[in-house]
Amino acid sequence: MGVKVSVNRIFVYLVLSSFIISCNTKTTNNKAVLENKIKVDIPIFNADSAYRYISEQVAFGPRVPNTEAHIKASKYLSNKLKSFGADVIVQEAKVIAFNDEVLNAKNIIGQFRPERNDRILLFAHWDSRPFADNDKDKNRWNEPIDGASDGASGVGVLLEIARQIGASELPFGVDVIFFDAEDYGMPEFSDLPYKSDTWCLGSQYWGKHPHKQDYYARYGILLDMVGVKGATFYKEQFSMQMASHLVDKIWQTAIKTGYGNYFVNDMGGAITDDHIYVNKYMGIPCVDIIQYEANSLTSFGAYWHTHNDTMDIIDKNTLKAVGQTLLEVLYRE
Ligand code: AHN
Ligand code: ZN
Repeated sequence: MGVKVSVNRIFVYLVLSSFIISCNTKTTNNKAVLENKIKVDIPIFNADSAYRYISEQVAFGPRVPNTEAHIKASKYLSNKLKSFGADVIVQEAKVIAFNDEVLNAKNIIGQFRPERNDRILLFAHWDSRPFADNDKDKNRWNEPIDGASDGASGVGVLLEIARQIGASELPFGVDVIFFDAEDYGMPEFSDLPYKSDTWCLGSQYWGKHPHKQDYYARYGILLDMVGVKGATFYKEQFSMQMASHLVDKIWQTAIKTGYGNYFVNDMGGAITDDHIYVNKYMGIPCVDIIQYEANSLTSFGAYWHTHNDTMDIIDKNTLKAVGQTLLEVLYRE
């Protein structure tokens, strides 16, 4: 990647191996080599814009499949990705919910440098849950939730990352996928017989029908519930099984960048999420960065799948910690 001096860039100095030092002792082209360090310019994640992308999603109302708000939000998301320079595909999928309802799901796929074979996949779910099955008011269990954290936060952070990628090129291709119908899983109050695989319907569909034949990515990173004030992110167990090296790299990067209060160097739970299906069907090693609260009954915080999952719990500092960490990882690849 080119190294340009620019006011909205921070410079991070990476120590080179002695082999590279011996090959690059003076400044060549636009690659500034200073003693035993080179400059890598890493974009600054703008938490204000990520916050705005979250509130704009929430303003449509709950993004539940087969509703008007869902259609409007899908257009908003694909237009945003287009405006950042991505080639966008909206993959329409009819998927069957736990209750046999047919959901008109849309996976929204933004491709940067689509001609490149070497790719990295970033993803989040964009739908919001049609139930509030953990709410203390059982009369409101059947009302859909805002999903400011659970849904909109991961998408908001990835939209800001997409904006940055569109503005400063990376040497590999990136796909940003917003999966649908992640959160239509069988509710806790349901009397129906247990059914497996009722979560993550959009990613299951994409895994079986990828938008490109022979699609592959070096690795995938999933963001889920990444905006709550004081959130903690632990090393998720399935991610450790399939991509421990990448998990360690992300957590080390976060801690070095000063976000050790958020990224805890310890194991969390084993969580069924979109990354499982991307790995199962496509063989892509994936990491789930997901809020995990060791002392919470739900593991994800008291607001989870309740009507408290609103803009009130979203904090720009958490968005910054996750977004800046992700940019550091990507721009040092
Ligand atoms: C389960 O509760 C099975 N998985 C968590 C995945 C999820 C739901 N993420 C957000 N909502
Ligand atoms: Zn959820």
